[in-house]
Amino acid sequence: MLDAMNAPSVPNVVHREDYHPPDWLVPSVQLDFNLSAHGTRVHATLRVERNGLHDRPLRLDGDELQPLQVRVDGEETSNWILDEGALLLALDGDAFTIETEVELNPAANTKLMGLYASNGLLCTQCEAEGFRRITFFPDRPDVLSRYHVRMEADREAYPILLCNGDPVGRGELANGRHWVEWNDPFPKPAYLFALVAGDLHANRDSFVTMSGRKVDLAIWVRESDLPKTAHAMAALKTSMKWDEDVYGREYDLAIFNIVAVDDFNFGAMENKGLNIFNSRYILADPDTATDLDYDAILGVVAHEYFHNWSGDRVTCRDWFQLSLKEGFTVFRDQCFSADQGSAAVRRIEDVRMLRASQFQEDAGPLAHPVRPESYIEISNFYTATIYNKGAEVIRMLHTLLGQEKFRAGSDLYFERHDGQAVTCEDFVLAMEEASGVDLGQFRLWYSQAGTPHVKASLTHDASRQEAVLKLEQSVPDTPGQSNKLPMAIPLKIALFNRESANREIEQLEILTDVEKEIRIAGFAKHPVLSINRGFSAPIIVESDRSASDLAFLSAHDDDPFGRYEAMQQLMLDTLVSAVSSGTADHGPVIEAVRNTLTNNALDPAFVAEAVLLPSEAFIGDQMLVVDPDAINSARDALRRDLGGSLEGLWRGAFAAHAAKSFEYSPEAKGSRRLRNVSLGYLAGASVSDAAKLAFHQFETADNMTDRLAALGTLANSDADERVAALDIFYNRYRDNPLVIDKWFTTQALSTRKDTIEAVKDLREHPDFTLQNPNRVRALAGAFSVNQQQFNLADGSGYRFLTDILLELDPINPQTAAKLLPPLGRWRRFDAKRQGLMKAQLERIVGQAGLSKDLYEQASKSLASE
Ligand code: B3K
Ligand code: ZN
Repeated sequence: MLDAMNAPSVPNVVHREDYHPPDWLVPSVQLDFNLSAHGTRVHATLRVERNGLHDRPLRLDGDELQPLQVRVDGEETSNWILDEGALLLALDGDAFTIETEVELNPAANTKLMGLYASNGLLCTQCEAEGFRRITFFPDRPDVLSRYHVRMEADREAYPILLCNGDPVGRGELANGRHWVEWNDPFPKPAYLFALVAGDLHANRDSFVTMSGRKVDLAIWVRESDLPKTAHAMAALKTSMKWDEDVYGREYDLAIFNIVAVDDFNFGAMENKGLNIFNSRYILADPDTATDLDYDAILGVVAHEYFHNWSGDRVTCRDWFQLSLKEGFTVFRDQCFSADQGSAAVRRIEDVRMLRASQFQEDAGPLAHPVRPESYIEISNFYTATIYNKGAEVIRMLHTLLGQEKFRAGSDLYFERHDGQAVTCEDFVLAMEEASGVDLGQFRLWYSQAGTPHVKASLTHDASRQEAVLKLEQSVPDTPGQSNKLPMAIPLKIALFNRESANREIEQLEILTDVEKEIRIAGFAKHPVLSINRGFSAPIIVESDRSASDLAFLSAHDDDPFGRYEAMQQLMLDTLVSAVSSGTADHGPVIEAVRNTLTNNALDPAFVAEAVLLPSEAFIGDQMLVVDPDAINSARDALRRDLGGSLEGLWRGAFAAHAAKSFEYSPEAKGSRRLRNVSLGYLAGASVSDAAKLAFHQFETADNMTDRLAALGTLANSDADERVAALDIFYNRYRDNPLVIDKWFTTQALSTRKDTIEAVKDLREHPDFTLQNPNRVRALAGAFSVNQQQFNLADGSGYRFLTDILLELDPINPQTAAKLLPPLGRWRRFDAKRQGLMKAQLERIVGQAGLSKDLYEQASKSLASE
């Protein structure tokens, strides 16, 4: 058996240009699972057919598998070899029935890829290359097969046996075992295979599709969790209806199952007819889930459901096309969520997320195009670029084509490619053909990495009464790519009359050359520029707008995103100047925030977003060299000043949005958000009763949003209430792992100077475990985005993270690799921190037996440009 722990000395790099169609196809497969936690037998029967004229052997991928038996057309054979885990069979002829048998140990599978055990359940995760850990198979997304599966297990331990498709038979066996057979009529790639066995209970409901078919819906969880599934079920039904209304997409099987599991490498998985979820994206009730959790559940349930068409019915030809399904599906789930509440707030949240994760990625050593050219480990490419920038690319197509033509393009794409494994180019072609819009230059968004910068400068030509807008774009070099071509950048712009505050014009400009000058007639005076409205392109705008222009826009822009953006820019300009010069005039920000807080026409949810200060990390992104301590001080000073100068307004908002009994509605969420942002400012100003207010809210809250916000405020403080609240919280929720994750995260995100000591203690806490990805992310993931505390000048934050990564790597390399990128930000820091971070990356690369997941992330992070 191959030792998968030992990375190949020269890891194999997979290149997009090396794509070849599969040598062999597998039109149908029968799988027999004899399930148990420590010894599961898998008998696979594959119908294989040679694809084209060639004499290459049949290659069935395998990972940590040993064949117990191999048969060709019913005859046992020993005429096979193992090559890097794969089973190779030389076959003379064009079509065969191949049988293999293997034995798995799900309980020992800590990588959580393939078949594994989680809290008494047996479940699978196959995307991207996990199916090869279950059985020998051409594990690539362009091999589509019909699956027939028989599951047999102990009836008491595993009363529920679920798989893709429809159940077609079941029965009892003499020895306390039982079996169920499933058939999936839709040919699918192996990465969409799933099974689950366990003692599960269902929240059942149904949905009648647009053509009148009834679909049985079930969300499977532990019996005690059933009361926490109502929100997810409502989200599922709303998503099913939305996909019919907005995209004309109807569900296609008679049943749709969702299962929640506790140990999961990421959010959820869109297996055909059997979505498997990290329990944090299913379970919610007001006492244990925040509004953000509720929103995330809505978004992730929708995302996985939408994949039924954008991913399952039409899938990816190869993994370089991953954004074909992910970018499109994120765009779909973002629009869905926007339709369920405040679209403006949702857009602000999406952009904040993009800037925090994707812009950082694009500016660092792991930058890659939306359609990458190469990878060592595909699991490392489930990135913000593929997902979030990918979604922005689709959104730009929507902006360029307009809703009607975009929908025509999507209809053509689904109709033309139903049942196929296709490429990003196929998607763009469908959009191009249905709309008649030339997308030639637009394709660069798929191939060029890096966030484009656009310099925008507005002048006024008094003699001709014209506003003159000069635009200039540049696309920065990224690893392996330099001297890039200009992109096609859709920019929504508007000009405002400064006196009347009226919007005079609004138009969509498409910047295609490096430079463009736009003259707009009819302006007697210099107007105010609003640019990249709605964040029409995922770019960085560098404009020379003054503080007074920004303050004007923060009060008058009729695009809510533009309004938010103007305030952010005003705050950023103030903070950046404070960091570089040590002082700054807080006056304009205070006045702009006062205006926003006192504008009763605004939605409180929007107000809460608009008055928030940019994160320390985002401030750092604006600077050549990140000085975490100076950034923290400057931000704290502005927060204190805002809190103190506007104390009456914060107290007013805090009281006006006093907690009512819990309701999950846009209005109630907005109230909670503004109340808690106000509490944060009062605490930031150290008003004398801040801790008292927070502790009172902590004790009396009837929901997790308010309780956790109060806990977060206290966790940053020196107040006596801090320790009390942390203890009360822990004891109240000690049996609920999802809430205990929040307890770990709150402490890891604390701004207190002893946070490193706290996280070291938490690492030793009996509830900390490296076996559960949520728990690892709750501590190590949260700590590594705490900019000031993670980047301590003595390097102890870097060592803490590295120690965890090295210990986690042999257990769960995928999760370890996902946590590495903060160490790769070394170029952004001073020489001393650079040295300390590089030393830890070198320690990782030098580790014997390192996984290729962590090797790829660490070695790329070290590479000189
Ligand atoms: N497609 C899965 C992600 C699988 C990640 C594998 N490393 C979830 C999603 O995007 O819907
Ligand atoms: Zn997805």
